[in-house]
Amino acid sequence: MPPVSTDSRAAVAAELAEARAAMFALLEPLSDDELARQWSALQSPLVWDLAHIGHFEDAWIGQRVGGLQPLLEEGEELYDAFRHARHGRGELPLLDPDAARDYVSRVRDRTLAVLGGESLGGGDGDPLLENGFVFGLVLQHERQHVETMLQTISISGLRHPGGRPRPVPGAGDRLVEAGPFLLGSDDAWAYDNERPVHERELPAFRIDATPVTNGAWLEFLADGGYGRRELWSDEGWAWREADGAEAPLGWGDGTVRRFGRDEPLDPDEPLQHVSCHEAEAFARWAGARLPTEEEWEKAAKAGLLRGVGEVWEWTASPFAGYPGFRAFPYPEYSEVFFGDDYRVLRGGSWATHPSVARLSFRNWDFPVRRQIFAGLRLARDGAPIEARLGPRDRRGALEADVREGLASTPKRIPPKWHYDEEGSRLFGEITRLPEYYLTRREREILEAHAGDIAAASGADTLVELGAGTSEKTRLLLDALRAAGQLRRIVVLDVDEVTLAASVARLSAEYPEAEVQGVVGDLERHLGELPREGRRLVCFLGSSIGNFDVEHRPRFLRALRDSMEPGESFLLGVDLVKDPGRLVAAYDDAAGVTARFSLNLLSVLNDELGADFDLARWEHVPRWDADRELMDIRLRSREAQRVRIPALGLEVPFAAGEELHTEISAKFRREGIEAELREAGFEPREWWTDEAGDFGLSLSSVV
Ligand code: SAH
Ligand code: AVI
Repeated sequence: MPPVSTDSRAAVAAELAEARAAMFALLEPLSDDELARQWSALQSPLVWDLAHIGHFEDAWIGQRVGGLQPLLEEGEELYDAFRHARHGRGELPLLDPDAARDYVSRVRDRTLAVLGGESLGGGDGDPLLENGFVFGLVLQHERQHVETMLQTISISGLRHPGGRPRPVPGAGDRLVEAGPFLLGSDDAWAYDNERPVHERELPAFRIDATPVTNGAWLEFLADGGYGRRELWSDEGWAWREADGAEAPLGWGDGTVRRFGRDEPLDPDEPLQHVSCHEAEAFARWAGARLPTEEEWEKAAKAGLLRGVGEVWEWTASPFAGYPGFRAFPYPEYSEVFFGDDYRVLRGGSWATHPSVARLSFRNWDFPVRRQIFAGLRLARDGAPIEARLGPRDRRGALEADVREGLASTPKRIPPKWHYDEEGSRLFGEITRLPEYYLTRREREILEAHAGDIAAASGADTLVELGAGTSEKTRLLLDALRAAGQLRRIVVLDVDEVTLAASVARLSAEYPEAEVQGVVGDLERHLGELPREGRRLVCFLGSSIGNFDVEHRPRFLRALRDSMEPGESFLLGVDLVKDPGRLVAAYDDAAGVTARFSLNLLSVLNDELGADFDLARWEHVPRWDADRELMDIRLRSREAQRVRIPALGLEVPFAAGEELHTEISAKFRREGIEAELREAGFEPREWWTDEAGDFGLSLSSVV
């Protein structure tokens, strides 16, 4: 690669000038005394940073590239970053501010001469000059010191215009699916620690769309977060005790002190000035964790993070070289800092120049540091699933249902227990059977009317009950998207496994929407559905037909009560028709529905340790013409006893005895509309497929 071209020479010169102007503008409000003083043991005197910028530039450009003698003889002794610790720099015979200003200007003159001059000609083949790397190094260095100087000013208490992070609208988290991505950067001016770019594979994780705010931190404070030992790591607690930290740096009672002023705390502003230990304690309190730097970069590169560049974000990662790391152009930039002492920060703050804050940029600091403009963003494992019915509740509910159901006459098990992972898979198979027309017919209606539904509902949030894999629902989601309305998707189901996979796919397919899964029971958790947005609640597939007939009014009423005026309810119902076709749909030739029915017994075997022998049971679907429903049972082929150890039960079944497992009611338009009205809905639209097999009813809440 040749050295920088004439064009880019002009661009580099302009950038150097801009960085310099920004640096002087920053120092402009301060007196020479203020520049020369050491304000904190953690930060150099500002005048040290100033001359250090010049020294670094002279060392790399004037001397290393230009082959010139040092412009300041004692430069190396006074201004090399490794020579003296920060806390002692105030004692050194530093240049005074005027002399420092003069020094950096003279260095800059030499830099520009090297940049424009013949000395570059000799640089052919020098990796330092490839794509003008060395100029990028010097530029970024100066930009980074501007931020360091702002940190110094912010903890000095000096009055200064300073700056602050801006509130970032939005909330919620994003699912990042498992899979490979490219970590790092091969950009011309990327630092050695960002190289080489290489493929990484991460399991699925969730990450918040926005950084943690002051408002969230206030809740942590109110909840006693700083006093709760269990939230802190050992190292973090030791730091907290030694430091006496009770709140982020600079916080008073409802105020935050910055740049010499006490300002009211803005709850919407991204939080800053916490150590990594505080960040970790907060994350634990929130039931979350810090993201690793790999997770952060993957999500950032996928465009899922908002507010990047407002505050640095602590990560869970220690600072280390990537595989194949090579120190360049000097080990002191990154390599000497590798190890467990430092934590990586990502993203950049309001004080970081965009040329530095690239998505692959890695900042690092001690986990105790608070003067940096650093906050955090929360991450969690896996899919964004809220468990209203966690494994323990599920077990409890199953036990209660089975105990009660097997004690009643006739014996019965509620149909929702068909749906473990295998049950949901079998249902998916059912939907593709030639005899099972329901799914295809409903899809046909949605294909014709999804646009009408999107328009009539005016919804920005789609809530799906008994969602399963949400396949047909995509027609509605696409229509909401096409209308520019789609903001949020909430899917509820009892089967956590199917739900989690579905949430992951929906998140990937509808990145503009916030996707949330709720594991729950429609008969118990309607009141706990998220209420944000203007909702279109969908209950498809005629699943309402699986509820006990006498429970339907209660379900519809509870749903109505959980909704707001202006929201809509879309209900799919299978219509009464020729019994021959109905029975065939539940007694398919391939025997898939029989396997689905029998799977209920497998669920009891797997989850309660029961010993149902599936071969001794038979799938029996019947059309009940009086009640207009499919009545599905499992018939015991012989007399038998079934043990259910989890319940301490041994249950006798007579030969031919039937266990009631499911009903699937069929509907007529007048009947279901009357039920909807009775529950307080206002039916607005009614569509059927061309054959008139299936009905879709759109109601509003008034
Ligand atoms: N809506 C999809 C799936 C229908 S299958 C479609 O139209 O094709 C019925 C779904 O409802 C299954 O995923 C099942 O797990 C879920 N389900 C059944 N009873 C439920 C209950 N009481 N609470 C929540 N989900 C339930
Ligand atoms: C989910 N539900 C509407 C199905 C139905 O048609 O009642 C469940 C089913 N059971 C046997 N086949 C399909």
